[in-house]
Amino acid sequence: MKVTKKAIKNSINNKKKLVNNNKAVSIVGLGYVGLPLAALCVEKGYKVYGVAKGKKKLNMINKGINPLTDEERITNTIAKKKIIASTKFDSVKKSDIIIICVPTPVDEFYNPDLTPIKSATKSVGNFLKRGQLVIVESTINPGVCEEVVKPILEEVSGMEAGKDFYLAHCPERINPGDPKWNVTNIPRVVGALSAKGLQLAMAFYKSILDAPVRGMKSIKEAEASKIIENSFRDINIAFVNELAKSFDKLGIDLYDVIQGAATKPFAFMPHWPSVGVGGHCIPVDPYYLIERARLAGFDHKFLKLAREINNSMPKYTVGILTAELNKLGKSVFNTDIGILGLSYKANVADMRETPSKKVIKILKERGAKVHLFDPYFKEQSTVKSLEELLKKSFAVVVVTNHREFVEMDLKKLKNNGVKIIIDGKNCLDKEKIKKLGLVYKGIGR
Ligand code: SAJ
Repeated sequence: MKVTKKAIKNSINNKKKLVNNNKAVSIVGLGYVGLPLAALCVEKGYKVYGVAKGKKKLNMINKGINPLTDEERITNTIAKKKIIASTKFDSVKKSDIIIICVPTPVDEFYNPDLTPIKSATKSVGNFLKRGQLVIVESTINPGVCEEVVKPILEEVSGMEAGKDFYLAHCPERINPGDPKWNVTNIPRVVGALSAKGLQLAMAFYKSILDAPVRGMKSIKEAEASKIIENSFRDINIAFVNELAKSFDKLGIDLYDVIQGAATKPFAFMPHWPSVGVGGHCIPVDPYYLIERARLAGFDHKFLKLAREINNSMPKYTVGILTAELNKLGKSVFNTDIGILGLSYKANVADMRETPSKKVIKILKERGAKVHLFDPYFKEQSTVKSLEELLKKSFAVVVVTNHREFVEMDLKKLKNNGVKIIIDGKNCLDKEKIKKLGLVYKGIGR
């Protein structure tokens, strides 16, 4: 379906009508994607229903308390108690637009798991009414809307997509913890099954965003754009992780090399080697394309190799630690090793696909005495403070570059008897640590 210039032009004219009519929106999934979106829709004058699991979280939202991020704008909006949150889907029948923002994880074998999407779609279908617009924001591979979501909605509702109701895809682009880019100002892409669906979806996003909205040729191109955004990042991280393994043997400081290459003002985009690639996006999304393309008879060797390299980094990091312990006549077995950070990313509380899990598993399998500290995960930590962890550790591995670790007084390492620092995020001052007479190894430096 080609999008006519007229269809997109109309969408802009519809913008005012959609907002002025004070439409109602149901947002399914109130996590790091759905909740900021719900808050934004409230700010833009929509009546907002939230549908999610977790009674505790829903009660907090209904009481005006932000259960998730500490983003002030969202907290202030939720405090107005205008999001009607429930575990029930019946708000769908009172809504003009239904937006599905549920997780799209992979299982332990890295196979895409569409269970949450299928379940949410089925529940939405039960209450779907003529003329409504369903938008999927979850990250999905090309084909999921037409091959999975559309058939379920049509079967459960008895209606025809593109005729009785509309289906669109606008992939989420939330970057947790980002101080600059958030749901209000990140440009978006939208694809739909029909011109009318695109028109309605474009008008909706133009009514809530202070950012450009690009109409895609079809829903598949919208699905594909998000997947390649994150596959692009995964590949580039794998590139520098492979370089780290090579340059460690060549005695070249890769960190310095990347900083040098980054002085080129065009055609180079720095990425950084590390203990591993975690999170709900980068290490997950490529598998959705790998699997769907496989079913169509294409083997994504490059995407798979990038995943293999990035998945190897936790073990590579433990290998570096082992080599440094051996140089001091020690082994991993029975040695006190401190893990600095459990989260997959700095200054956020999120352990999805975190490299720390693999690092800890390998160390425990090799008989290390492992001590854990993450200021964002006090319950999962085995000690109460960074100081206590350092006191207990002969060697430490930095897995997350939380502010508390980056800003710590490095003399504490020496004063508490730490002998080896493995900097999985290359975030500590190598020269200062070496001047203290301690062993420092980063990833690629
Ligand atoms: N990482 C590296 N080297 C890098 C960059 C990241 O090892 O050069 C690691 C991180 O430590 C982390 C993982 O990769 O473990 C993912 O990091 P991320 O910065 O990509 O953070 P995410 O997972 O929050 O990714 C999100 C994505 N946003 C969406 O999917 C909507 C991604 O598209 C963004 O590019 C990314 O934020 C961002 O730029 O921060």
